[in-house]
Amino acid sequence: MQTSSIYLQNLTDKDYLKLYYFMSLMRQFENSILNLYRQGRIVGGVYSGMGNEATAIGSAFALDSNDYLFPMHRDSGAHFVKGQNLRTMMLQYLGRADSPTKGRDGSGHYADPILRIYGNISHLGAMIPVAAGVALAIKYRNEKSVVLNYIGEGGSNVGDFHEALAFSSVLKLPLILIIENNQYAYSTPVYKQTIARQFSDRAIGYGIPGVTIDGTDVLEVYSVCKEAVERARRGKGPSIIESVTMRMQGHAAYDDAWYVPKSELEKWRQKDPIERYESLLFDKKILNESIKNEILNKINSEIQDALNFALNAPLPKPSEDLFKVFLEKD
Ligand SMILES: Cc1ncc(C[n+]2csc(CCOP(=O)(O)OP(=O)(O)O)c2C)c(N)n1
Repeated sequence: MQTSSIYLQNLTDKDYLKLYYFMSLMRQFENSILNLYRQGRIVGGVYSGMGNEATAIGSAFALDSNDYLFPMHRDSGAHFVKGQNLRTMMLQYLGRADSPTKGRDGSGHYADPILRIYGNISHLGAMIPVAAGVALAIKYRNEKSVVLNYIGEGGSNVGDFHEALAFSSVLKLPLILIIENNQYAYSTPVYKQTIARQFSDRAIGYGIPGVTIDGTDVLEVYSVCKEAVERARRGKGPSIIESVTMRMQGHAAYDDAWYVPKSELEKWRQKDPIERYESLLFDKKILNESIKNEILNKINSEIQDALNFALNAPLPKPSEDLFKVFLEKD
């Protein structure tokens, strides 16, 4: 763990506990979504960010409320850090009529312009040019915001990645791109995706900073992202951060990941982001059993509340809602 960074020195004990709260919330939220899927209450794809909690939370924690977030399907916790309400997220995943997409989608594919969250586009690479477009608008308007966008290591192999970075680097746009290297793109392991030493080396081709970090260490993720965010805010342009972690479950709930060697999962299980951080907080005496129970109980009751709220909320009426794809025409 890095402890020398100026950004870490500025964190209070309350901030340290917030990081723990959000990582634990992300895992518990996703566990309940998975249970709802198994109960047949959620249909379609259910994606898990297990193993990615430190990356999603540490990075989003580096943003201000005026910044823009373009999360991926492994980053549910980043929505919460950016201020998204648990009830709204539950409505969205349960496809309810009052959800941001009014029941047209049941995952993170929604936008919340007030919170400046622009949920993922399925064709992941296509998100990067859109994020770059927002960064261009920020520059035109002379604002101080930045855009934080995530891409999988698999998604970083498509043409949109290159187009967006070529454009953003030349124009010095305030874009931070995190490559979540979680070892697999569906069933394709990293060694079948690239023969390069590391994904962050791609930054060299654009003349921008590129760094590879331990994506299971929330403090390292936070401090490196914060540095890139502040650099972008000063008008110095984009950065690439390769956050190395492991997709601890299948691509989606229907995939048992038979193609991932059990020994590989076991190796990464030793580096579980939440357990690692928890023991650090115990060592620093910021966390103890009683504070831990308090936080976990709070999360349980918040999730239960959101769950009851969303399960009791109405589903969309097919005759009225399902065919109105463009919301402004409602
Ligand atoms: C054009 C297209 N092909 C396939 C898919 C299905 N799909 C969604 S995510 C994904 C894997 C992406 O891998 P990676 O970018 O490494 O992200 P990860 O899922 O591992 O986090 C696939 C195959 C898609 N959404 N769009």
